[in-house]
Order: sequence, then C-alpha cells, then structure tokens
Amino acid sequence: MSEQEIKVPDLGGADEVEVIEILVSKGDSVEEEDPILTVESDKASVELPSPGAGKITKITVKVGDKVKEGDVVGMMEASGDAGGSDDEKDTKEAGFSKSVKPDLKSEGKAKKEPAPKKNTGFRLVTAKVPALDGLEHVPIIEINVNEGDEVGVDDPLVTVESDKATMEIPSPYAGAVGKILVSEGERISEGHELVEMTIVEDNGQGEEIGWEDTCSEPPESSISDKQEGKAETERNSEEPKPAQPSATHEPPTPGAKIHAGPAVRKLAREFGADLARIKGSGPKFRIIKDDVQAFVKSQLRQDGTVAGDSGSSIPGVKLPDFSQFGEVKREAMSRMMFATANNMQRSWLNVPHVTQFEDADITDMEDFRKAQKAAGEKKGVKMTPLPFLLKACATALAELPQFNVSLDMERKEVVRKQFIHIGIAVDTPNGLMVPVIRDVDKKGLWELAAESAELAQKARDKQLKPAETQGACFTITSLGGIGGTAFTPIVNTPEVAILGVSKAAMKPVWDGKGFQPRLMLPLSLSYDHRAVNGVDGGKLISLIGDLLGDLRRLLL
Ligand code: CAO
Repeated sequence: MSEQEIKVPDLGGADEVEVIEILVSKGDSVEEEDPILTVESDKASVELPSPGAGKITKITVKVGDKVKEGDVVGMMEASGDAGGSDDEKDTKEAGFSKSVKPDLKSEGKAKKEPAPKKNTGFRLVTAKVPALDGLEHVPIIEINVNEGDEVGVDDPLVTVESDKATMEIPSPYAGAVGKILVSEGERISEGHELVEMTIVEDNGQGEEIGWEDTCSEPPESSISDKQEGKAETERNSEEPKPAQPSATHEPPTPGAKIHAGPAVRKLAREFGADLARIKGSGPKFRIIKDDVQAFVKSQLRQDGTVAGDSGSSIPGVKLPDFSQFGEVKREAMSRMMFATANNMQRSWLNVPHVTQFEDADITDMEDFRKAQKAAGEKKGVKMTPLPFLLKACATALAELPQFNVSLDMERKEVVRKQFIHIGIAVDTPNGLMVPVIRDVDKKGLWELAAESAELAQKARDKQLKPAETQGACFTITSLGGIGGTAFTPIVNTPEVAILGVSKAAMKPVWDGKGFQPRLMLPLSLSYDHRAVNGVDGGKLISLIGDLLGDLRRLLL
C-alpha cells in the first residue's frame, strides 16, 4: 500500500473551479473513477473521479474552495498495484480528462447557428444541439421547456448528462417554443434537432438574436448564471441560508432550475425522487446527496414504508442471531403481509388509541337470526351475526356522526363523510383483507348478508378489485366465529374507529330480581382519541349494544 496524492486533473480549459460538494470522507473505500468531488465553473458542474482504487486518507479541500489543475485535493492509500510508477500515477490522476473531457470553460455554449433567413413577421426555426466538445450520444435527463414557453437566447432548452458532467443546452434564439422534437432519455449529439421555435422579426431588426447575427462570440453571461441568480434571489426571499441538509420539500415550480451534480441526479433517478421538490442545502442552494437521502426518507416515513424503521424516531427492533438458539428457516414476507405490517405500525404510531368494552345482550337477536334459517336456505344466503353488526354500526354512525370522519392534520381539517361505507376484516390464507360494503345504511339484512359473504369469498379467492377495498368510514373485525373474550383492535386509518367482536357466550345477567341466562356478545371499540373523546366512545359502544339488544330500534 502506498499513499498518493489526489490531484485536480485537466479541466478542459477552465482556469479555476469551485468545490461545490465533497462526495467522500476519510476512510471511505473508492474504486477507480468513483467521484471524489464535484466542482463547478460558471458553465458546468463536473465530478472529479478517483485516480485509482483505494482508501481515502485525507481530503484537503472544503466546499467553496477554488481549485485548478494540479492542485492536491486529498490523499489516498492505493490498494493493489494502484501505487504503480509515477508515470502510471500521473496517468490515473489524469483519469478524468482521459475519459470524458467536458470543457468547463465553454460548455453548453451553442455553436453559431446558421442564420435563419430573415423575413418580416414570425418565422419557424429549429434549435439544434451545438458542439459538445467531443461528447456524443449523451442522454437528455431533463427537458427544460414546454410547448408555448417564451424563451430568451441562452435559456436552457434541455439538460444532458454524460457519466461525468451535467450540462444545459441553451437556446440560440429568443422566441416561442413550438414542437419539442426530443424526449427525456433520448441520446443526442451535435446537430440533433431539439425544438421548433417561432421567432419574431421586425424588418430584419427583430428579436431574433442568433449568435451569428449579433455576436462574434456566444453571449458572455450564460443562462446558468442568470437563472442561478434568479433562483437564488427567489429562494433568499423565502428563507435564510440553509445550514443543515433539509428534507423539506415544496410543490414543483414549473420551469424552476435545478442545481445538482450528475451523481446527485443519478441518485435521485434511482430513488425516483423528483429533484424539483427537494430544497438544496449546498452552496447556492445546490442539491446534494444528503438532501436526496433525507427527502426519500421523509417520503417513505409519510408512506409508512421504511422497513424496520418505526417512523417516529423510535429505534427499530434489533434482531439477535436466532440460529444461536436453534435451527431457523427464513422466508420472504408476502407483499400483503408486509403492507399489513406497515399499515398496522403506521396506525399504532400515529393514532392515540383508546379501547372501550361492552357486552351486548344478543339473546333475542340470535333467536330472530336462527328463525331466518329456512328463509336463508331458500335464498341461498346464510344469515350470520355480521349483517346485524353492520346494520347496528351504520345506525350508530348516523346517530353519532363524529365517528364518521377522518382527520386531515396537515390542513387542520375534519373530513365529515356524508356516506356510510363499512369495512369488514376477513381472514384469508394470504393474510388480512378488508373489503368494503358501501351504503350500509341503505341496505337490508339479507342484502348485507349476501354482499358480505360474497366479498369475504372474493377476498379469500384474491378476486377483490381495488375499489372494493377502498372508501370505508369504519371497520368491523369479528373474531366471534373463532373465539376469545375481548381484544383491542387497531384503528384502520384514516378511519377513526373500529369495532372488535369476540365470541358470544351465555352469561348470568342480573335483571333486578335474579340472574338470567343471556347470550352476551363482547364488543371492543377502539377509536382515535384525537377525533373523538371518551364520552363519545362510551355513547357509541352503548348504542351499538342497545341496537343489537333490541333490533326494533334499528327501525327508528
Ligand atoms: N359469537 C359466536 N359465534 C359467532 C359469532 C360470535 N360473535 N360470529 C359468528 N359466529 C358464528 C356464526 O354464527 C357461524 O356459526 P354457524 O355456522 O353455526 O351459524 C360461525 O361462527 C362462523 O361464522 P362465519 O365466520 O362464517 O361468518 P361471519 O359472518 O360471522 O364472519 C368474517 C365473516 C369474514 C368476518 C369471518 O369469516 C372472518 O374472516 N373473521 C376473521 C376476521 C379477522 O381476521 N379479524 C382480525 C383482524 S385483526 O387481526
């Protein structure tokens, strides 16, 4: 192992560039060509790659430093034979310039466009790709304009990215963007037609400022400078200079310029993160890798999809090596199991749960239900306790509409639903599913019996359509056919309450004179204590109990 200097390679003509991002830290292992720093001239940002494979021992520059060709920016311990001879080292140090050599001095400047013939009035021209300093077939990563946009000379039309640099292709004309002739991902080289534009001419003195006509050199100040200044002013007026990487995001601003290097853009693409929604915490509000990572993490937390992350700063559960205790087998979770696990965790962590219990006297209800057996056989529908529970819950929700809501905490609003759709938890071989019965309040017991049986069967057969699992206001989870005396169900967010039903049992009930044998159905109502208070919880569960105890009340 030998230590070697990491030097700034040939910068393709730029005298001095600014370090805008340091992509490695002391102790990091890197491969040859791995990006070490991002530097930026006034025209382009470029990553300086590692001259070889090894371990970084020191970085001697900081963000904001100006560097030029030959400057030492760090040290590394080369692995393998990366130490090599001095000649070899020099070659590797110059690896950047040997692979792709974007011209940091003139990058993005369009070659003089042949002057379109001048006529008076409007004229259609086609903006083409200028010389790209040796680069060919570079992919377009962003189209910066839309049809109908007014652009000025040098405004960026598209952004392309080689494996080392990101650059904007500026417009050679001022005018209105017409048909866009390229698409994102398309690879372009010099001469490729980008967009059609309508330019205005006024007896040959019009707004067209084709470089050939007006400048012997392309315009001095590039659009990057102009737009960066504009973006900076806008952002400065919104907030003070950022200090920490920030995961905050805003709705995309159409046409806003994004400042990010190639590695950051690549990372964002890999995560599917929209750079327009990420605030940069780097110099000049440049988006750095930390910003992308923080943004992605915050998005996943919002979706509740960070595996092993509680989403509430509570450390995840650490697993021991189970094999030390005996033989184990591992198997992949099904997608449904993983989704259910995340939903449960999200609900448990977001919702302050309270559970209240009640025993409903269903002796009369069961007599009535059993009396329907023959009628059910005729109809081909089995009448279980579930339709009664559905009907009782719908009636109770109509009477206590404070339970038929969802909370929009972001907008500080309560969403009051003007419909009563109820989900039923169904145990399937693939896991828990919750099909939804719509407009329960408008349906009769037979209809509810038929529909719940059909949806439960569809759930077990994996035949449910997405729409059949959406839109519930409330959920019933019945373990009555299985057993148990009570349980505390987890609210199925964004609903605010759920009714758990356990197994009915004969119990001695005091009627004021003596104990009577009654069939009692244990109910557990869990609710979101942000949305409803304990008094309401008590009212709802008592009401459901009363309705089940005396079915005539369902008619009132
Ligand atoms: N007490 C006593 N018996 C009950 C009862 C109760 N609360 N609820 C139902 N039963 C009886 C039924 O009457 C039926 O008996 P018979 O065959 O003698 O008539 C038997 O239990 C089976 O009923 P069922 O389960 O077929 O029908 P259902 O309408 O009561 O329930 C469904 C349908 C889909 C809710 C149920 O099949 C199911 O999947 N339950 C599990 C829900 C679940 O997983 N919850 C947990 C979610 S949290 O992890």
